[in-house]
Amino acid sequence: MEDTKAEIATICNICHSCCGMLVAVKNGVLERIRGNPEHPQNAGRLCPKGARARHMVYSPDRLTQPLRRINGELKPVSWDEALGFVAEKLLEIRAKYGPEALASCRGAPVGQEGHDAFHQLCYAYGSANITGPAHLCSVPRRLGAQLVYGEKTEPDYDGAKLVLVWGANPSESYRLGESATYGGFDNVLKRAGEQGARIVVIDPRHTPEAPFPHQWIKIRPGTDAALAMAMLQVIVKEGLYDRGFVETWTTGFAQLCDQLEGSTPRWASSLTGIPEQTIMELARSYASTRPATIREGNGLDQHTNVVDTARLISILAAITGNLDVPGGNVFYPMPRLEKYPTVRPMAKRLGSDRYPLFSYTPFPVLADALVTGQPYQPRAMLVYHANPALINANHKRVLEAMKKLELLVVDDIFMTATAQMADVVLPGAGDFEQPSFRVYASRQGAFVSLRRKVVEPPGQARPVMEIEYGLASRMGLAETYPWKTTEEWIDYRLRPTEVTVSDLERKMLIYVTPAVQYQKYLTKGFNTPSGKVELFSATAKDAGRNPLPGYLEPAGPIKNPDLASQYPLTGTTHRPGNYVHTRFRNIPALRRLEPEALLRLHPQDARARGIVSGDKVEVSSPEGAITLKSMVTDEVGPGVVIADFGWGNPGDGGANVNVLTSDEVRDSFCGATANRCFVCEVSQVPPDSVCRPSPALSP
Ligand SMILES: Nc1nc2c(c(=O)[nH]1)N[C@H]1C(S)=C(S)[C@@H](COP(=O)(O)OP(=O)(O)OC[C@H]3O[C@@H](n4cnc5c(=O)[nH]c(N)nc54)[C@H](O)[C@@H]3O)O[C@H]1N2
Ligand SMILES: Nc1nc2c(c(=O)[nH]1)N[C@H]1C(S)=C(S)[C@@H](COP(=O)(O)OP(=O)(O)OC[C@H]3O[C@@H](n4cnc5c(=O)[nH]c(N)nc54)[C@H](O)[C@@H]3O)O[C@H]1N2
Ligand code: SF4
Ligand SMILES: [Mo]
Repeated sequence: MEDTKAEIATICNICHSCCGMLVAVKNGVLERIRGNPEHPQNAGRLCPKGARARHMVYSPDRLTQPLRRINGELKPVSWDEALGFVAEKLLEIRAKYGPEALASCRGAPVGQEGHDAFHQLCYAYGSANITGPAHLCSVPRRLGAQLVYGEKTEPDYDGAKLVLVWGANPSESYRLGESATYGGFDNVLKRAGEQGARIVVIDPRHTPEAPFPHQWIKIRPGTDAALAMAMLQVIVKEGLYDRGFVETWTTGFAQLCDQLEGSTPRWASSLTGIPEQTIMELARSYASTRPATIREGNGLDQHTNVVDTARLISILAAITGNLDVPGGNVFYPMPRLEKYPTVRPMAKRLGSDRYPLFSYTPFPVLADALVTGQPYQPRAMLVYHANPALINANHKRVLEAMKKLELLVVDDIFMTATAQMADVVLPGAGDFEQPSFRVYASRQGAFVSLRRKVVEPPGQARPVMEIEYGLASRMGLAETYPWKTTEEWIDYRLRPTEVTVSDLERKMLIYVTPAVQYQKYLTKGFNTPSGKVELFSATAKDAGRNPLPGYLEPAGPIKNPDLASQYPLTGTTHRPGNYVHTRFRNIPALRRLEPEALLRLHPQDARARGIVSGDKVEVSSPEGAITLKSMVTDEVGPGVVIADFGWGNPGDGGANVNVLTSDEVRDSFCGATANRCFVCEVSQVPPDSVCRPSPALSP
């Protein structure tokens, strides 16, 4: 660690944007943080969370010693005792039940270590049960795009004349693409607008603070496939598609046309709530304004028809000539990382039978196995950087499932709802306390940045790669690891790029691929079995799924008419910009910015229920009920309410919205649950009644 005032270039690990930072450290203390003007992700800017990252590092709530449950209570123990206990228990479980009894759960991977943690341990142990929020977060959309093109595209904002922000909220998520950078983050859409692009937002919520939208198209949650199908029908019927591309580069156009027969704008209007005329105009302007790009986001995940929705949106880009052209949706180059040393043992992976095209174990499938013992009973779970107890649909069942584990090990930096249930809690080194790296895509090529260790972890907290290696050593698996330290792990994974940790210590970022090359398909074809854009997917057909994407009615009064009188409203969820998922309500500097969990509802719905802004309201669904604070606003249309997501950790005093969501209906490709769509009713809570927190979490 530098004992100097000079600034160290590193990257933020609080959210996936991984913005460039310059940090000043004096006598081992992180003194100051500012955005790095040279880093292409953020061009010097920081969001409120990044700017306050010191408060997370030095929070009095940080976990500083390993804990083990002894006689029902979590008690401080030595590292040796904690790791020895976990290793012994895991070996015992493998001997008794087989290696597939182990699952590894990690959260939305921010830095690469978040993706890699415990993977090698699991594979070497003999289990392929890797779970987490993958079924809810971008992987379903990637699968949709893969079925059509073979890989996922990113928006290419420069030069775009029309930008559709479709189910994304960059003004709070700071996410303009999945892994791409655009020479800034919160200013990118503004810049596109200033350069003449028209920006259209398709979203159930209007975000008035956003500087950009020229048009807000208000959509009923979960109905985007209907909108996309009607747009496709208009484009096909009016001959607005790129005939040359369709004839040469697609398969199944005739079958697609048949599939679209009934998908009229009138039909879609009745489902989406968008006026028929608006749907036709949107279809015409998207097809005729070239180039046009789509930033589809996480608002399309967390619905039970996400993969088909992503397929339809991918098809829209392809047949209108907006695929792989500057200003359209493009394939940015990404480097290959070195494979894990042990091959993933796929036999007996939970979920491989029901979701053969999805490469992770969807958490609801793990929960099924835990509750029913079918197809077998999982016994142990290692959790890194994740809070599965709060983030999955049907909170009650998630708790029931997790309580069945014989061994729950949680590596976190704070006490969470998940850690509270654990048998062993391991204090993790935080973002500035262990090295890691991130690979970014961009027009200029893919590049790597190093996350530097700039301060020591508090107390006994340790880097995850050391924890993993410590466990592996105790379990006789160390010889499967070509690395012992975090730095050696980075060098190993980056081997194909020929970039090393010491290179990255000298240079803030290193490009590892050439710049983007558009229309590579002209020489190489697409990365699909046919080499073409597959409007009709034989891969989906072979997997027993519909080869042509279609519409499926989500939860709501149309699908559930029996429930409509009791639960007439459709609920969706919102991710507050000043937090990340379930994190940071314990950081006063952030809590001040967003002190409470809100329920947004339209004035018409509020009036009908005698509710005014600031009232405590009970939101009830068939799954459960929670109390939130109301915000009466026309940000949302009538009939739809939006509840804040991410509350419910110990001490935050808020209610977990996943008490209301259901895990019963799932996307047929990936097991996605409707975390963003549920039926509900809202009523005023008398002022003197007590706020109802989430159900008890202790085991
Ligand atoms: N209803 C509803 N449900 C949702 C969503 C929604 O919008 N609505 N969103 C979904 C999506 S997209 C996602 S990605 C998931 C998020 O699901 P998760 O990724 O599981 O949720 P997080 O709250 O980000 O949990 C991350 C945990 O990592 C810990 N942590 C932070 N830094 C470190 C570190 O350096 N080391 C260690 N060891 N731990 C650290 C934090 O304290 C926190 O407890 O939720 C999903 N669930
Ligand atoms: N501050 C902050 N930043 C984050 C995160 C965070 O929790 N906080 N999480 C990170 C993670 S893991 C992710 S996945 C990304 C996500 O980043 P984005 O892809 O930008 O997604 P969200 O911010 O969830 O915004 C989704 C938008 O979709 C809308 N929406 C909901 N349902 C529907 C629907 O049915 N149809 C349509 N068209 N729109 C819908 C919501 O109202 C919301 O405005 O953000 C990352 N960045
Ligand atoms: S957007 Fe904020 S939290 Fe996310 S990486 Fe950038 S500074 Fe960090
Ligand atoms: Mo996510």
